[in-house]
Amino acid sequence: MDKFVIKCKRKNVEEDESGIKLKEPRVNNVEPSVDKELTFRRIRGDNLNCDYTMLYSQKEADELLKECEENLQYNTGDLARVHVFGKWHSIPRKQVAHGDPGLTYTFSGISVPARPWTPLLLRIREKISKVTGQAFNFVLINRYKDGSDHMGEHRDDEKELVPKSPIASFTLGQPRDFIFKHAESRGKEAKRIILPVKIELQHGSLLMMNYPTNVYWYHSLPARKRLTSVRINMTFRQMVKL
Ligand SMILES: O=C(O)CCC(=O)C(=O)O
Repeated sequence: MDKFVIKCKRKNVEEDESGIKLKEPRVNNVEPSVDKELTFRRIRGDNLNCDYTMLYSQKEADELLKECEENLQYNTGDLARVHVFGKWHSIPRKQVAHGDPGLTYTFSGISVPARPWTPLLLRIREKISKVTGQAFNFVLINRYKDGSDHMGEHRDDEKELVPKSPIASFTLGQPRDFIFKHAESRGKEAKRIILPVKIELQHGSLLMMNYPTNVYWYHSLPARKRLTSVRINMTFRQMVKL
């Protein structure tokens, strides 16, 4: 993989608002999906294994966003806060989880119980399962009211996730930068120089994060203060009941 980093062409490198260098993902040949109508872009790097496609047309995605805004309700109170370094903070976005009975999702000190599936979410899940051939029993939904809402760097390595299962990230609304950072290239103690990989997630798109991406790479949705529109992201997962 070092080869991948060193050989990266300068013209593919840019800087984001915070000045960090970003690399456009290496995109391989296009491959038909399980649903033969769709093609996936293969995004590969050092233990980075993702596939990206446009799942819905603009018109369909507009309609789904409208339905989400009309039907989804988000957690409030203690379920809308996280416990970090001994302090409680409101999360900088809205969040809710839906899934099979009894499933919960624990992160940053809070345990989010799954609400029951709704017809809208089941429709989206069915479409994703059809095009990927994967099953999901849980979805975490994040709503970003504008570019100031964001999500910090993390790995989806919760103990409730079925080991090696893929995570399907479905986006509606405002396109936003999604950034992968290799665990060994983070912070002052970085052991290796591996440029972050940026993907702009579009309205109606699906990003499959396949094993072992989440073992080696952190991901984040940084603030983009100039952006004014709503974005909703759904990460469909396969969880175990603990
Ligand atoms: O909104 C996004 O695209 C990020 C979601 C995410 O990182 C997560 O649910 O773990």
